[in-house]
Amino acid sequence: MLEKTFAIIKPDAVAAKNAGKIIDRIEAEGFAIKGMKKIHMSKAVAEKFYFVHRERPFYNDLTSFMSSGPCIVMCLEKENAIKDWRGLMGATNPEAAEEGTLRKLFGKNIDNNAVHGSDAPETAAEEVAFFFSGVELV
Ligand code: FUP
Repeated sequence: MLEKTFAIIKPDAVAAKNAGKIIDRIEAEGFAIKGMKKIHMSKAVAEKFYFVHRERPFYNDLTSFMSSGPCIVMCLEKENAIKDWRGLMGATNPEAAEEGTLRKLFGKNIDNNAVHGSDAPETAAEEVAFFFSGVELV
């Protein structure tokens, strides 16, 4: 069954001009891009988006980084999109990520790890709805 997930090309990858390579790979791996826009999150928006991590020691650094420059938010669709997008991203820490994954190729370290992806159907639905209205998904 077709499934939607939410993805971000993070500020480090956009600044390094790796967005095109990442989008190319997304399409090559069979994802349909249902929605895509370039935004610059305020610190407040980043804090709201990452609210689940508010108690974690990296919350302030993470939300500062995510609001440090433009990023590209996307809604991706394919069969098993949530699991397959996380597989294409690779492990959270680029040093531990498998060869050929986006974090291995484009991530610098665990804070600046190039891409984000939803981890479950509930979070995917919430995260897509956080950034996209229904008419923006085509
Ligand atoms: P992931 O789902 O792979 O993005 O990883 P997590 O949900 O565990 O973490 C969310 C984001 O927090 C990561 F993408 C990067 C950041 N993070 C840190 O900055 N430091 C850490 O030690 C762990 C995560």
